[in-house]
Amino acid sequence: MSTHRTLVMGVLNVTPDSFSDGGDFLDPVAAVARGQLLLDEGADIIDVGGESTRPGAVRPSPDEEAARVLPVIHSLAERGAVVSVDTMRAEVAEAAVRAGATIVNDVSGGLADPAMLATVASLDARYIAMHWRGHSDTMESRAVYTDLVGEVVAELAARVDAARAAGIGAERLIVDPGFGFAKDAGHNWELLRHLEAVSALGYPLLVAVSRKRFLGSLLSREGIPRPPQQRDAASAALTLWAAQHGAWAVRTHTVREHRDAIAVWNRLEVAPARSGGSVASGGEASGFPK
Ligand code: PMM
Repeated sequence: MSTHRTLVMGVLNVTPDSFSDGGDFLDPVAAVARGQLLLDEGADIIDVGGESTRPGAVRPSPDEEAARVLPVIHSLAERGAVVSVDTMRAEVAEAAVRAGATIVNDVSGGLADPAMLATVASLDARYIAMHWRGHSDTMESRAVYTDLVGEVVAELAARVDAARAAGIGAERLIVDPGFGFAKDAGHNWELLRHLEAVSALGYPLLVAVSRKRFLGSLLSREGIPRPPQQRDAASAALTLWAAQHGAWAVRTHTVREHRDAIAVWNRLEVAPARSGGSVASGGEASGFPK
């Protein structure tokens, strides 16, 4: 029986082109207001990103990326939020931690920028290593596996080894199998069925499936995929699955329904003998990433 609550990481994309919220929060004032809303709904972490990873996205310059995220990170951290920075660039990660971020979320697991792992090692921050095979212009053609689960776990283990060799302590690491990154819909479902193989690496597990394309396909009607903003109930169903499989955190575009799903799971699993208790609190969080 678990004794902790799966955390909710709210997505805040300060980009013009992310697949579900691109352009909505490019203005720093709108971005901070969105971050505050996610906090009010119960987000444990706000994940601030300045580069879209959608297939075909054009990379911003490092200066442009930093200019998007730094004021937002600074403002949210000043309000007491736990902030992660979603970046593949060491220089952006370093500036973000100086602005108040305490987690570096690197979808490339250190592969995109050779300076990333050593930079994070020198910072006071946790590090999310995601399974990744290449930038968005090549990732669809790289979705080829003979043993999906075995290959993803082995490639992720190699990134964890590289992070540790660079000096990032085990207690600072979090792993993520990278749903949708060099994976097609079938791959995503199969990986979800084998989350325990990723957890077996021995690090906290982040599950980031919110609004992703494979959910749009699942929910399609007459061949038309369900739009991203209408995938939140399906996303919350997967949050329940993630909680059931011991995920440390889920990364989501909305927060309330995910906190509610976790509260239900926690009430069933963590405190089966308690009667009349509140499900609203959702239990205590452990491993809170302050
Ligand atoms: N997916 C996206 C962005 N950042 N970070 C992690 N750790 N894992 C992910 O799967 C992930 C991520 C793409 O989704 P978005 O455009 O909605 O942010």
